[in-house]
Amino acid sequence: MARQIVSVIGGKELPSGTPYASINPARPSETVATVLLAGADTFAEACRTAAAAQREWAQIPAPVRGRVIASIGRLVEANAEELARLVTREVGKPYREALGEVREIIDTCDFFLGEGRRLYGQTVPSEMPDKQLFTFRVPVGVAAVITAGNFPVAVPSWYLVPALLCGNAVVWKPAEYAAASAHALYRIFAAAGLPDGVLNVVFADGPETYAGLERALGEGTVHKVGFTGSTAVGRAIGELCGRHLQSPCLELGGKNPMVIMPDADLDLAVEGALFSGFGTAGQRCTSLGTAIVHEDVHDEFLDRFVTAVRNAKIGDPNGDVLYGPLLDHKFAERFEEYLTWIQPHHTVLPGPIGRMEGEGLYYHPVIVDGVRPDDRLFLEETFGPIVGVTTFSTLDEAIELANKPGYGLSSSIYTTDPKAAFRFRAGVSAGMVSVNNSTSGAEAHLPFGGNGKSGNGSRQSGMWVLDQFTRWQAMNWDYSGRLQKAQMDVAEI
Ligand code: UN1
Repeated sequence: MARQIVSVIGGKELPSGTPYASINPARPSETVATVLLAGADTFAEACRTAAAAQREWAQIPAPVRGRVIASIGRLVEANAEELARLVTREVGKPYREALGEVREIIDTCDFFLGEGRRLYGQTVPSEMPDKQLFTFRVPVGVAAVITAGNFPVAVPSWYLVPALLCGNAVVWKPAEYAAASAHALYRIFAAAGLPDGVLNVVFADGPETYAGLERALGEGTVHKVGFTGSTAVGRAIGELCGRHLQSPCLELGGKNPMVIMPDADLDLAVEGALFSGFGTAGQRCTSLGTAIVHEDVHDEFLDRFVTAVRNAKIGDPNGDVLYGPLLDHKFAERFEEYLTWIQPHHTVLPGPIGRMEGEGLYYHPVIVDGVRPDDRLFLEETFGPIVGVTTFSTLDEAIELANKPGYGLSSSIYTTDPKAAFRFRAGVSAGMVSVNNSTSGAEAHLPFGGNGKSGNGSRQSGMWVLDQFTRWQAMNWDYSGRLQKAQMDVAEI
C-alpha cells in the first residue's frame, strides 16, 4: 500500500484534501505515495501560523539556531541512503546522483551551522563625536518557499537551511510529484528540534498555491518568497510579489551554453557535454542546452559526442546508468512536445527519438546538429535529454550566441587559453561560468542564480543568500547628551 502524505502546519497533520498519486517514473503503475492536496485557505493559514511562531524563533540566539542546523545535517547524514533511495524511486534520478543530492544538503548545513556564530553586523564610524553607528542583520519574517521536484531535497534545503538559521519561519510548498521525498525531508528537519510552526509543509497545486500566496501577501504574513521552477511561473510570482513591494528570490530556467574552442581537450569536452546534457535526463536548470563548437573541431567533437551518447546506458536508475526516466507524466508529455521543435533541416543523432519501449518514462537521447540561432530549440529550455549543436568562428561570435537565448544561469567554455576563458567570463551574461567543466554541478557554497529569464538576479547558497533572508537594520547611538544633527553638526578639524 502506498503511503498517505499530508500537509503539516504548526506540527499538526491535516488529514484532508484532494488525493494525488506521486508515481515511480521507472514504473508508473506504482504509486510511491498518495498526497492530499490542500487549498489556498490552508496555505494562508500556514503563513499565519508561521508568522506567530517566527517571533519566538527569532528570540533564540543565532548560535543556538546554528546547533539545530547542525542536528539537521547529522540526521540527514544518518538517513542519507534511505533518503536517496526514496528520491531515486520517486523522481527516477540515478542512485549515485540522488546520494550526491543528499550530500548537498549536508554541505549546506555544514556551511550554515557556523554562520549561526557569525551572523555579523558592523560597527560604523559616525561623522559626529560621541556617537556610534551599527548595523544588524534582522530576519525578514516568514519565507514562503516553492520548489520543483527535479532536486526534491537539495534545492529546498538551499532555502530552508539559511532561512531558518537567520531566524525566519518557513512555509514550504514542494512539488506534488516529489511529495514523499519532501515529506521525508520535512520529518528530518522537524526531528532536529525545530519548534512547531517554524517549518510548515503544505502540499497544494499551482493555482491554489498562487491564490494562497496572494492572500498571505495581502495579510502581511509572508515577507520573502523563494521560488525554483519555470520562467513562466517565476514571472507570475515576481509580478505578484512586486505588487506587494517584495522582491522574491527566483531561480528559474536555463538554456545553458557550452563553448568549445579549437584548442579544447575534446575528450574532456565530450565528457562534460555528456554529463551536463544528459545527466539527470537533462532535467536540471543547469543542464546543457547548446554546444557552441568552433567550426574547425565541430566534426571531430560531434563524432566523439555521438559515440559517447550511443555507448551510454539509459535505464533503471538503481543501476549504473547515465540517466533514468523523466520526472513524471507531465514532464514526459512536455518533452514530446519539445521534440516536435526539431526542424526537418536538422541532423538528428544518434536516433531513434522518442519514448523507449516499456512501461517507464524513458526517452532516447537526442543530439540535434545544425541548430540555428532563431530556432525554438536554440532559444527555449527543453528540460529533457536533448542537446543542440551549432558552430562559430570567432570568440565574439560564440559569446553572442551564448547570450542570444536571453537566459543567464550557467555557462561553460572548454579551452586551454586563459585569455579566451577570461574574455568569455567577462562577456557572457550568466550567473555561473565554468572553464573546462560542465554547466551543471555547482558546489553548495558558491552563489547560485541567474540573470535575464533565469531569475531576477537573486543568489542562493553561501554567505550571499544571507541577504535574501535578512534585512539590514541601521542603528545610531548618540551618547553626547546633545542633539547632534547629521550633515549639520559635522565635527570640524
Ligand atoms: C536545479 O536544477 O534547480 O548545479 C539546481 C547543479 C545542481 C543544482 C541544480 N547542484 O547542477
